[in-house]
Amino acid sequence: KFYPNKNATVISAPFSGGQGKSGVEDGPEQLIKYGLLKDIEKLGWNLKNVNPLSEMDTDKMKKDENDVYNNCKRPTMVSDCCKLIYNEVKSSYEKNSFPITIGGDHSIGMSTISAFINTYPNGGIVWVDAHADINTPSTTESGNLHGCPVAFAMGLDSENWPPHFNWIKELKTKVKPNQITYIGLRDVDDGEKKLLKDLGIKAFSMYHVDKFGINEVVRMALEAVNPNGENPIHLSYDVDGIDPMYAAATGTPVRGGLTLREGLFLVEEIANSGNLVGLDIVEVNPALSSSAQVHLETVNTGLSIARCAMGETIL
Ligand code: 4U7
Ligand code: MN
Ligand code: MN
Ligand code: MN
Repeated sequence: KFYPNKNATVISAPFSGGQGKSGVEDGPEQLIKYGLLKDIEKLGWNLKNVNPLSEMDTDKMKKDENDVYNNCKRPTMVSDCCKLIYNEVKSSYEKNSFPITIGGDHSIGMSTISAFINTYPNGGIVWVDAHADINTPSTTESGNLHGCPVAFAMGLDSENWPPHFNWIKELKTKVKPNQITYIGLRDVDDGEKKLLKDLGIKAFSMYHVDKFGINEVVRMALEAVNPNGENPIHLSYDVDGIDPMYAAATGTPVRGGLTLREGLFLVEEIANSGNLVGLDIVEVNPALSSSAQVHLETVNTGLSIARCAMGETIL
């Protein structure tokens, strides 16, 4: 049992520098407003809520038009903020407190999974997303760093990174290809497809979910990153992995995603394995809600992911 004292740290990451749209920085506040902390406390957890970015002037940083490196947008902002988030997640892991990082855009995944793997070098990562987020600063066409966090945590093509990210380059442990798996993919760039293939990363797209069913896909995903069944697991959950029918208020929605139940079942199953030690819920962007109902649906999807991860349905 990883957390006998049931301590958890909710790490608010009100961050939008990894992509261009505004609003995703309000994700944490909305999740908390609609009951995140109370929901998790009801499940028996002792919670702390921290915001490692409280001293950062993120509005000002986002407006700095000089913060570019080749075609990468806002490397200073992303690096400086992600370093603070890394330290917070790492310290939560070290204190044996379950880190629940709430975004914010998914660039913060470079921090959460790096902190995880540098605490548990044998750990496994499950990345739920419509996108693979494994572009390198050289392959990214959009220049948005929320499409690159996995490449940073793996140290891919680090010779060509903006120097801002030297701190992550220097971390002792990198995520290895057999330590990360994906569920929900359906919008993967050509350069990313090549990387996934060349590295031999086990990735389960929506095609696999349809072909094998979500139960078998989760089983195969866990087998890929946790073959002996004893390693800790970190779950990084981009709400755009779920179909826009249930989570439309997000920056890069893609049709044809996981149903709400598929998206929650996989979390329940990972929680039931007893090995889940850390969670990210990212890319909830309240500003992109087309109606009050869409707003509520997306926030509630995020809250459901959190409750399932924290044991609501453990049998
Ligand atoms: B998210 C994209 F080109 N691959 O790199 C890119 F399609 O964290 C999308 O998964 C990235 O939401 C999406 O910009 C990042 C694009
Ligand atoms: Mn993502
Ligand atoms: Mn995505
Ligand atoms: Mn997105």
